[in-house]
Amino acid sequence: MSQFQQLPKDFLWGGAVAAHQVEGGWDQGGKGVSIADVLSGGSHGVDRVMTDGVQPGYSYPNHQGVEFYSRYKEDVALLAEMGFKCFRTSIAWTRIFPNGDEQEPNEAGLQFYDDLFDELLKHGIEPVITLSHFEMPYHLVKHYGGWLNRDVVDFFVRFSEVVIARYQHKVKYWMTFNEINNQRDWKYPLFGYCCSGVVFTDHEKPEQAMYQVMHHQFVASAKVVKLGHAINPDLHIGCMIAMVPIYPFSCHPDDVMYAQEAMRHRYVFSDVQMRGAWPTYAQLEWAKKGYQIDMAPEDAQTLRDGCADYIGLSYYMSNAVKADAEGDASGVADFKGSVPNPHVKATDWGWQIDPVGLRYALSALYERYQKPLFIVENGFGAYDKIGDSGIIEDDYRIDYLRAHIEEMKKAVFDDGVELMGYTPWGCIDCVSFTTGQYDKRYGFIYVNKHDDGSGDFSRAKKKSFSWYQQVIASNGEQL
Ligand code: P53
Repeated sequence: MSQFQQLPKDFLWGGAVAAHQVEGGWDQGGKGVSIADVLSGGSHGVDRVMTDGVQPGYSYPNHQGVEFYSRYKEDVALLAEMGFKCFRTSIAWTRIFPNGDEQEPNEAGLQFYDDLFDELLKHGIEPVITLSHFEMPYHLVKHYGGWLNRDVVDFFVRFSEVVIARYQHKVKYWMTFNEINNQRDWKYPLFGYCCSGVVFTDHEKPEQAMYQVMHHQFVASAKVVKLGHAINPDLHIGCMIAMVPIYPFSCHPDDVMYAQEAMRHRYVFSDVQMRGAWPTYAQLEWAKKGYQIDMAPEDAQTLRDGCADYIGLSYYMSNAVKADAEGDASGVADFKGSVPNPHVKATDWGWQIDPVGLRYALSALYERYQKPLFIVENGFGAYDKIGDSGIIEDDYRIDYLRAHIEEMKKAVFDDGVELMGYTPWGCIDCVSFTTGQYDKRYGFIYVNKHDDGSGDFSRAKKKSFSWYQQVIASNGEQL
């Protein structure tokens, strides 16, 4: 077969999780309190509460996660059995710098990730590491005001330098900020809080505050890319965006133009991190709205010097917009005019299922930047039930992933996208980010733990486990 019909031999098949959603052990090994540790459990339609420190009377699902901190060897063995080439997780900043502003790192935290990476490498699995995945130290939120404060740039750079230097021979693939663009939805407190420790609606000019935070994170990301390459030129350091493509609801020119404008809510993040400068459309918006964004004189050069090597993206769904519609009917978009797409179905949580949207997203990003892409999240959150056969027959998940992999292959074979790998989200069931639920599941590996508190965290293989094993073994040929 020609190269146009086969994925590269070194294609990184794997799966993804984040430290705070799986580890637990929230107060072990000297770990400090992170923002995930002060988020209560919610459910579909019931928001998670951001409490002022850890308070009695709340349940905090991330305190236990799925006990990956103590069970990781068992989990890594299962990932290896599926044939994983890579495993994406994050480093909990609070294991390394419990408060965030210390001078010296916490050795017990560093040792935990040494042990985890050694275990992965022993099984031939490449770690793919996110530096910041919704888990900054709570101390930096409480005492510094989160990423609105420029001091946090230096704290993050110090943390990143410590871990990149320590793990440079174990970890080749890095990403700076997970789904950095979620905070563009500044009206939703949870998103700003998790991306940057700031509740934008508490500020007089919330959108200006958001742009200020973005600037600080872009500067931090650029500095980390530069210093990471100085530590070891072989490292691949990417950015990461939640790619929810926005379609025009119709071919009415106003809808098409409106969708193009709306897409800038995504692209502004990749534009700065991949091209090294704020785009004109953002600067024009600031001028029109009278926003002042504080920038240091050297920042322009810093951004230019720290363009990311690749784009990691999550893809779960697409959205549609109508120029003259009122309100936000889909609940996932941050602007007026978001409407349900009548041509696609949605999950139980209202996420619109659209495999073609993945190909569309990959092509659009590749045409825009001509840089490698890495699908670092994709998946189907569902209520799983044990069937008559005694296992979870998650054919709906297999169907979802199969359809997305088919479109991913078209992006590579037909559109020429340079794609590094594919790591579906929540390969081990874990705590949902948006709702804090256990019962919203993504995994190939089932975790026996439930929202009512029952369950012993034991692991079991779902039907999708052997399906994905065969997908990896055939390098995506047998779906
Ligand atoms: P849960 C919105 C759109 C796409 C992905 O989400 C999103 C979000 C929410 O910000 O988040 C990512 O668990 C995120 C993961 C998260 C995963 O999607 O709410 O990077 O941490 O768990 C799935 O179903």
